[in-house]
Amino acid sequence: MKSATKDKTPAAFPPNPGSEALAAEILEVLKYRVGKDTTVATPYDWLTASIKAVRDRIIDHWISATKEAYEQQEKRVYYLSLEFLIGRLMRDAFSNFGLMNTVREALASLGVDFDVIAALEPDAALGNGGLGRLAACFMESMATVDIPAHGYGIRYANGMFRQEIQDGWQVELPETWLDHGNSWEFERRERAFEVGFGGSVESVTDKEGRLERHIWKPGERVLAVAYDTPVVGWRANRVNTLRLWSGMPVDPILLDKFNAGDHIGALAESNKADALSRVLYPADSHMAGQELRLRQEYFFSSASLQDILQRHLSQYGELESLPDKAAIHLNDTHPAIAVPELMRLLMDVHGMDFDRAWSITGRTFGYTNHTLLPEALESWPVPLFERLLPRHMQLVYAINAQVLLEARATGRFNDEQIARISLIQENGDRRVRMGNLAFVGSHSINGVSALHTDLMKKTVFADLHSLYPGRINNKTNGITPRRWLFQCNAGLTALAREAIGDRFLDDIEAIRDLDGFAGDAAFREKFAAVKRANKVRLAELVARRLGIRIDPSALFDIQIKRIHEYKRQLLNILEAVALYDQIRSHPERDWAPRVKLFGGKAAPSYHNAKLIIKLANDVARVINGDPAVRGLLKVVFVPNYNVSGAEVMMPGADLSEQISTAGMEASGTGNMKFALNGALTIGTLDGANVEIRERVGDDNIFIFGLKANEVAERRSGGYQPRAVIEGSPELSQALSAISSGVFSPGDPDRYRDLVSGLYDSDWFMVAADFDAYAAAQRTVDDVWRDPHDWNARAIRNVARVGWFSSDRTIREYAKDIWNVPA
Ligand code: 26W
Repeated sequence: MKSATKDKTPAAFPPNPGSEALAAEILEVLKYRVGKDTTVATPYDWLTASIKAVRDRIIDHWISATKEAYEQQEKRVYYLSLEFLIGRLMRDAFSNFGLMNTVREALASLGVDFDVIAALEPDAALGNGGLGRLAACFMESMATVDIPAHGYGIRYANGMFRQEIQDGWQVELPETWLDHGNSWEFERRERAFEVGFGGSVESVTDKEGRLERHIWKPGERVLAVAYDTPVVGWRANRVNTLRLWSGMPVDPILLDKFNAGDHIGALAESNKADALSRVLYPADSHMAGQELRLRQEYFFSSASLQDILQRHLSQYGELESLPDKAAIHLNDTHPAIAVPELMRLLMDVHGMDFDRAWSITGRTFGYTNHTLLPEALESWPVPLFERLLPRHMQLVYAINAQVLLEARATGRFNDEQIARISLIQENGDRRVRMGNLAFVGSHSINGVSALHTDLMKKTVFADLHSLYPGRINNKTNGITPRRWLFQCNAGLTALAREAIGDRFLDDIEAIRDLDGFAGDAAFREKFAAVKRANKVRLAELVARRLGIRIDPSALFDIQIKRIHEYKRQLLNILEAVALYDQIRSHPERDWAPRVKLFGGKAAPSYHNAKLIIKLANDVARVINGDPAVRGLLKVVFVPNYNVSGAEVMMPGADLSEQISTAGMEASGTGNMKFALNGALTIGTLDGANVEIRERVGDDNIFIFGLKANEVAERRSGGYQPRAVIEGSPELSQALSAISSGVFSPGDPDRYRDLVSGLYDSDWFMVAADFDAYAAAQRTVDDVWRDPHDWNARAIRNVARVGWFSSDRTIREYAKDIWNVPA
């Protein structure tokens, strides 16, 4: 149960019923709620019964936390995110509740293997990558540090696509995660809100002809229906709610059309509503630009705000106190339409004037920016915006007028700067800039690493930062240690408990006590044994999925993340090709056996990213099949990388590849997961790598390459990649091998454009960083040859990265942005 005060967390789990009682509860659920007998129960039935039995126990905590927030009139946090990349929930909930072993024993007594049914739970993949996974870690941390919080998003019927590799190419298949139902969620039919689109705006005047208010008359309406999932914090300290909206028609069937014989037309509304929560847009870091995407953004923002206002009104009876009782957070610009939507609700529905509404809005919203890539910054064509959301368009103009007036009044901005501050982009087609909208509507704008925040101030938001100094602040990302250490790496967790006791379970920064063990030979042995067991588990996954045998005593070098040119999987592949060439030319040298593993999805429309996947697979086929390499180098592309895959790959890594072009990766969070699980990082000074280096120390990380300012200088100073390539024999060799069809014998031209892109422009500085990267890899080999040294460095990584916990991040948000106790 929730502790009485925020600063005293009781380090105990809720009372444990014991495995016998739990087995009886599971049987009861199986019989009365699944409707099955043990003799006919399928593994899925056991999964359902186990989840529901534990969920029943969670509900008491859930209700009491909700009640208490109400009675104590606590300020609530609302986290609006178009993505929640949750993964499986069962281990998370069971382990945070302290019931993991009890469930395992209970099921064993019923003849059921927990691991078998756990593997059947589908991943809730309602997100693309970093941003969505961060939202999931934040939800868990908010429950853990006892903040009353609701996550709001969309219940996509089809989340992130399933990736298959066919003949080396990525093929996308729909992921139907709801096929067997979702035992975690509660459908709340009574919690449904109407959301409108299109139509027109009427102005209402009073008797004297003065404008009283605007009334939006939407041309279309849909219902947003709530589905709630409990989010259990560590030790069930608190249980919060993730509320996901699903689209439903207001009228499921248009009877007049149906009766007139138009059976398809009769279902049109139903199909339109359905489309809103049908599928997650699978493009990260590229703005989709489709009307349906803007509809999704408005759909969930509007439903969430209506829900929030209704809750606030029913509790407080007025809206003036909204900023004191609600902090609404915008996870990137995807919910930025919430800014004019709140204005509309306050003004048109609740009768406030512009100034009051604007003051409330600004004090209620906070906004996090997750990327500086220009192609990822959302903006919508004015004509589309106006047609879909005519009232919001008016409000955007009104807000813009106010902001530009303020800017002009300072006398500090010239026309060019004013144009950059404007919410409307005027050059080319006119567009609404969602980043600027989120910025002006929020009292806090944060970046996700120190470097990223600094660059935000100097680049995209330079002028807005100058107009509103003090609003931009940094909140370096974090990860939840429950999922990313305790659950995914039971071996390392047990070893740490044995060495330093249990304090780190409740305060992950206490894992620093392991630091002293880096010099302890006996501990290093045990640490190495844990790593080896995790590598064996990963090797088994690779064997099972791909039929490729990899040797757990080789160095496991892993790059897993979305495929993007700025993340530079290509740099890694080129280094593999160069190394392959070296091994063949100098078989007598003492090569350190290495397995390079890749995983990640490409946006379906991102041609070069898909080509990079094909190249990784082509290179893998040739290298793995060449007896001259004698297994010294293997390359593996693991298909369908997802949260569950990460939970096996992170603990099994020796080397973590974090090699983005400096200045382009906002933070990265995989880098933190790897380090916490005892991998050393090879990386550039980008995103959170900078801060990881500060904490683990220069000797325990392999840093190479251009820094962010050097990248900027090279780009503006006539960078000539061709000359760089010609000056690097290794890189030239690797590129000519690829161009001449060594890896694509049937189709030598396959990589022509990819390679010529490097010679002619190389925006991502692959050539500029290649030699430094290859040299850093040879330093890695040298350290690897001394296992004592390697393990000591790995242990120091584990010990020193506790700060990158999302508990710490969330406490900073709570204090600096949301003004809630934590
Ligand atoms: C509009 C299309 C679109 C969709 C998603 C544009 C941009 C995005 C995201 C911003 C992409 C994303 O996931 N960004 C990542 O956010 C992580 C969490 O802060 C960071 O760790 C990563 O560095 C950043 O790339």
